[in-house]
Amino acid sequence: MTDQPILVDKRAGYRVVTLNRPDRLNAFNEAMHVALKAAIAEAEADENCRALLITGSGRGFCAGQDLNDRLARPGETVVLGGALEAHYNPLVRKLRELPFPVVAAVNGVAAGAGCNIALACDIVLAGRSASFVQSFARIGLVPDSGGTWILPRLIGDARARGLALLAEPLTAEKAESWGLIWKCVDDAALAAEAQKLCEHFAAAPTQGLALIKRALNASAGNTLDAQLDLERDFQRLAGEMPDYAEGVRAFMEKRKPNFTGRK
Ligand code: T3D
Repeated sequence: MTDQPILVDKRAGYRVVTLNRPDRLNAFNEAMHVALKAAIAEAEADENCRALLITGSGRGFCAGQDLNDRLARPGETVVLGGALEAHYNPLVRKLRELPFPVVAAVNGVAAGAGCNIALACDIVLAGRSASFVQSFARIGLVPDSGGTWILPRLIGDARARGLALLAEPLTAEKAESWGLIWKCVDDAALAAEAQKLCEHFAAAPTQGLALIKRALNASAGNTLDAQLDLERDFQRLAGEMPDYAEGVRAFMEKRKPNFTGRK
């Protein structure tokens, strides 16, 4: 047992980052934000890191903001917005922009910002006992960390409004069937499935995957016309990379490709 709010495990080609405040269902305090930011910056700086896996310790994934830090005395108000500006928003932007895939292994409840941080990851796997809760409305808040942006895009307006306004938990199975997440797996299989995905990404054409992320990120704000132009430009870039030539050669030679990594 350790009292470090974030644990980092360096594996061959990827890193596992574990949110580690299990007594509070891994809710965020300042120290956890700072440690997570550092862990992600180190992963990005390491050219051998070609995927990131984020999970939680104990029975939860993340319960969002630690509300112990938001308790006001009678008559006092708490000024919000600062933590979004300083921590949550940069975190969501970073997860979307990292030049390699980010996998969330949602091992238990993901609530509030914890839910939307999971949804900001590229691939969301969840254990069957996990749940997703837009818990903000229970305490008079608005979904943040990208929730009001990503929910209608993933599951449509009707379901987004239901989740946000009612703040009811959504089971992992339903989250998969609604298209909120990639896959729901048995709890006992979650860690191994997530590891398998990261091992796959660690041997994949990472620079091409980074372009795919950028193209998908851009599509939300683009017309079809603009997106077609962007695809043409990105395809040109991809075509100049050695991984493309290697991928085609390996296909023709009926062998496994040997991709170069992030360089
Ligand atoms: O700057 C800003 O504040 C703006 C940014 C906001 C971002 C946000 O995320 S706002 C939303 C904050 N999160 C919540 O409102 C969720 C609060 N938690 C819950 O609703 C429930 O705990 C869950 C639905 C997540 C899980 O319920 P359950 O029954 O499985 O567990 P529990 O018994 O409620 O929680 C277990 C323990 O974790 C408990 O402590 P105890 O009694 O054993 O000592 C509980 O107090 C603690 N815990 C859970 N969530 C939080 C928390 N402690 C502090 N903050 C939490 N968010």
